[in-house]
Amino acid sequence: MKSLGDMLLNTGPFSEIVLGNTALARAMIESGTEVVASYPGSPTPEIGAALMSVPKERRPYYFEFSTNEKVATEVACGASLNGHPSCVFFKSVGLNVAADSFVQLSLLELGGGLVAILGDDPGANSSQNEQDNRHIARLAYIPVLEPASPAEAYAFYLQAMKLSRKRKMPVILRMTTHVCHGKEKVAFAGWTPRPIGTVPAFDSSAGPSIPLTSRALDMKRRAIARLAEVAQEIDGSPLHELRKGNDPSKGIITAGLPFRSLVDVLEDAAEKPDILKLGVVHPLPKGLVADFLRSHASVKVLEELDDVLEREIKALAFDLGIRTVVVGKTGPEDWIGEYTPDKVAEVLAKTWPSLVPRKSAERASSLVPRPPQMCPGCGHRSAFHAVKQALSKKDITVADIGCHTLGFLPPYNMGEVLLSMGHSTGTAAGLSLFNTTRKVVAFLGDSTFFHAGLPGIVNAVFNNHNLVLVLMENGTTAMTGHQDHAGSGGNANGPAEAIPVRSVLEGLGVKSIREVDTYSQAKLIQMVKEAVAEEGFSVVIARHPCMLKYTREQQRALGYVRKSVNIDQEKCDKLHVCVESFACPSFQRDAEGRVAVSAELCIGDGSCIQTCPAKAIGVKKVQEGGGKA
Ligand SMILES: Cc1ncc(C[n+]2csc(CCOP(=O)(O)OP(=O)(O)O)c2C)c(N)n1
Repeated sequence: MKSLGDMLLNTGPFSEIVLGNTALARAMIESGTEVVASYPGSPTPEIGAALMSVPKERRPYYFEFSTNEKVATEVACGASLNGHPSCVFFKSVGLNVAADSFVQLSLLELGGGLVAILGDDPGANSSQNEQDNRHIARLAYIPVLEPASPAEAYAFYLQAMKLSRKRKMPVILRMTTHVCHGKEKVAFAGWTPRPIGTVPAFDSSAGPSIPLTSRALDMKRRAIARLAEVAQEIDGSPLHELRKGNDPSKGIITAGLPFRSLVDVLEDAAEKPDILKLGVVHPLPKGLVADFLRSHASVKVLEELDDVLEREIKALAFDLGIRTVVVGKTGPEDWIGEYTPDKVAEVLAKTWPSLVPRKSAERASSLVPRPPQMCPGCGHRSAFHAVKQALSKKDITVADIGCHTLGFLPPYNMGEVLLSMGHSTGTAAGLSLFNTTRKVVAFLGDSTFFHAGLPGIVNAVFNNHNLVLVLMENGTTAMTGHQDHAGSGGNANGPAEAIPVRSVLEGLGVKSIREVDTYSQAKLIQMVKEAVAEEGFSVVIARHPCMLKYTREQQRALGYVRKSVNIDQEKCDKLHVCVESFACPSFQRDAEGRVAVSAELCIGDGSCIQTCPAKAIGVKKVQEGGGKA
């Protein structure tokens, strides 16, 4: 079987069933994209996985996971200024981190072209909100293309890069979770490998690209003029699609995934309205939309999340005196969640009840919800179990983003507030002000430490805040799929110098630092107690490698022998600390209160042994079904 890397490099043409994210990686190669930068975040990290599946020496591009989304944007920007076709990609909330540089992109002359792939997350499947990043388009004067499927993701990327290079402006490709993660057969074109040029094209002979004083206004004028040219160009673009139905009085304007759901919902409908699917959602293709409005008595705007298209379309109808009834959102629930077929049926039925076949409107999911939880052996579990014992009930705990966010769930209940990646030290500092009775304890992961955690820590030292930071160091960016970070000893291109967290803390002027392996729970409890008793800012580094990553690596190694803990039923006193407080999912309690260990889940790490007051837990080796020798 051919590897993913071989498939991506196939000079083609060929067809293959691929993820939307994989289709994007291939589009980068075909379009001659030479520099790609990112910071991991769902729904986009598989683009990075695809790019990294090509061995480094065979990559026709440079790829890096940068320390955060702002830096990734800057790397892509700099490369584009040098003439390299570039791409930056990240998740929805990544835009908030990137924004300070991102909003400047359209002011520049991006000679190489720059496509920004924004992975929005309607339904907040793996994000702390469901922000609609189409809003940035108006703020930053950037066109937005919105594919509805993996095949379109591929085709639209090629168009986006073409447009970006032609106009020397940034172009956004707006993806959403199911377009990234959906799979379909994509027909790829061929491509001709060519070496990456090494002559830097950066040219400031016409004056530096410094948007200050009146220059900023001239640069803005240029950005607006380019966008106006794009508006002219995209009216007749083949990226839009008009689907004729059998009811000429009604029309639906939509884009992206909701289009696919709509087609599904209307499959069995007797009346089928005309559908205008927009491929470019900013700037609005005004001529096309106006013609569609004029030829229908009423038009429904069907869009996921916010009323971005609705407002523009209503304003257009008003400006042109078009009397078509335009119906957008009809209630607060229309703003929320993914526009799956069920949701589209529900939304549509509120406007045109007769249109939606009853069976579509009444479909209910039979899936049992599966709450997220930490893996067996996770060092974060040991940390939370211990930290909880070190704190008093009135202390305040501040969560951050990562696998350790799950500490907020019962039975740990560690983490009571969350804003964004790296917020915890800053928010904890605020909570500590005028607060002499409730100690504030913040949690922070190591990838996040480098991403956005540093300024909060500097601030805590600078302003001498009174709080404890528990730094959950597991050596990887676990939550998003084990990408390397600045402290892990590798990067997307191979081994790299690891920046030690402790040295950084010392360099930042943190005086009180303690370090412990989270499996040493008694020690961790003691250290947190000491830190809490101190005045000022102190850090406890609670370290243990990510056990999911570790066990996967072990399983690939020669001579691996599976292990599992077992319970001595004679000794077990049924106090249930293992199930109720430590709460490793490997422990399963039956109706009589007997606890068994699931051999499928348990990794035999033994972190639970010390938590059993009756000393009933031990480790056994499981030879059969062990490693791949
Ligand atoms: C601004 C932003 N970028 C990316 C993400 C996606 N994301 C969620 S958790 C996480 C990793 C956190 O890694 P780390 O801090 O090391 O904690 P771990 O998961 O390893 O415990 C990332 C990148 C996000 N939520 N917000």
